[in-house]
Amino acid sequence: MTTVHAASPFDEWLAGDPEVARLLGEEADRQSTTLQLIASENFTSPAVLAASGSILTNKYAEGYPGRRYYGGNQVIDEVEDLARARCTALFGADHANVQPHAGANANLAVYQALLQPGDTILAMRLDHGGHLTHGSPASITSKVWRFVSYGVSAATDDPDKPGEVIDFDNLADLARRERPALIVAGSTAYARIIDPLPFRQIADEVGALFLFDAAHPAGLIAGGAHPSPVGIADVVTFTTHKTLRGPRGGAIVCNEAHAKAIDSAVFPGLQGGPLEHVIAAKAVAFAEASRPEFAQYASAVVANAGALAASLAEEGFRLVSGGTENHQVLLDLRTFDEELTGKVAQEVLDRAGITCNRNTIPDDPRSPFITSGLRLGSAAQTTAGMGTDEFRLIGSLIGRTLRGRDDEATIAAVRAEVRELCAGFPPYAALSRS
Ligand code: DSN
Repeated sequence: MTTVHAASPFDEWLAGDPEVARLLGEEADRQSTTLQLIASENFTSPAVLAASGSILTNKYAEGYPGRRYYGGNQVIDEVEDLARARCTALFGADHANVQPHAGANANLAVYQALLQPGDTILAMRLDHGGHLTHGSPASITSKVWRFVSYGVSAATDDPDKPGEVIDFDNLADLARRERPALIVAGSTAYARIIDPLPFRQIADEVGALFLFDAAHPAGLIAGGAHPSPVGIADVVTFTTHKTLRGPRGGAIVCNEAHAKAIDSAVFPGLQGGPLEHVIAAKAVAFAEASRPEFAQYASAVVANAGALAASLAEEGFRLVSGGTENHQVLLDLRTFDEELTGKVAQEVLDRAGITCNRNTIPDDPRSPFITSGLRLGSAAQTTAGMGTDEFRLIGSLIGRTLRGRDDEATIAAVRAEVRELCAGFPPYAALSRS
């Protein structure tokens, strides 16, 4: 690990704690000298960092604006009201709850608000791209509610209809048979636009409520690059730190009919004191996402993922679902090298300075710990200013690294190229060191 430069701002900010200052300096170094391709990560603005590192962390504020269980919340009420107002304006929603600490909490709150224990929920299969809170056996969700899973269609050899897209015929059949109380749209590893309308139609046909989990595409929706589920789904949950580029956290928007139940489910149902410093940072992010530059950002994120996907296809990787329409690229490694697992690919790429995560692909024969896939994302490096040329180059660097994975010289050469590439696109100029 690189030694922290004497001018690292953390040395000054954390003068009394050199150990933590050193760690923050090393992480700043990692973030600015390696490629951040984890699809759920981004670089927040300095304003978001400032708000989330603010004195608002000192305040207890259980409850909601105007209805707190502690004194001294006059300013905090304004902060949370501002965040709620900016969130509803950004997404065109009736009501926002900005307190969920994470996307998982947001989903749990919705289940708690809308359902009874034991009710049936129809959600995406985990190995086809669903999230842990969509009914993983390891998640509390599957212990409280009964999950039935839909998935994607089979892969085909037809380049015009590659398959591996949400199978709405299967989804409708399952809905008619199982009569779920809730249908969930949304995923963590799916490179296509998720159209909320077919979900709404199926939910209406079977009398189910409809939750759209927009954790991944929230920023693309806010920036107008993807269709909005707000006003179509009964409730929309999302995280604020992925494509939306805000602080780590969750949020929920819904219509007035569900507002009271959602709020009660978040607090006191699930959480205690809200993180008001994070809520202030969410307010900053909502304002940033409402600006015209953010729409340009959202469309650049999609274009850059497309460039990365095209370059990786040229390198011999199979693109799950045949391509991408969002910030993600999901690779099947087996066409590149039958022996190469997601775990090994992730580890080798890490050593070359290319940060991404292994991922299951539909019907993956390998375990979720090993996997046959890799998930890549364009949101963070697009924020740092990279464009389609750089993303094409990244695709070729990935191919080169994985072809030469047993050759230390190849890995070292790619690491040097990555370092040089990143030097031209520092995410935080003030934190970059020479
Ligand atoms: N960990 C998130 C992701 O990477 O997509 C989901 O919770």
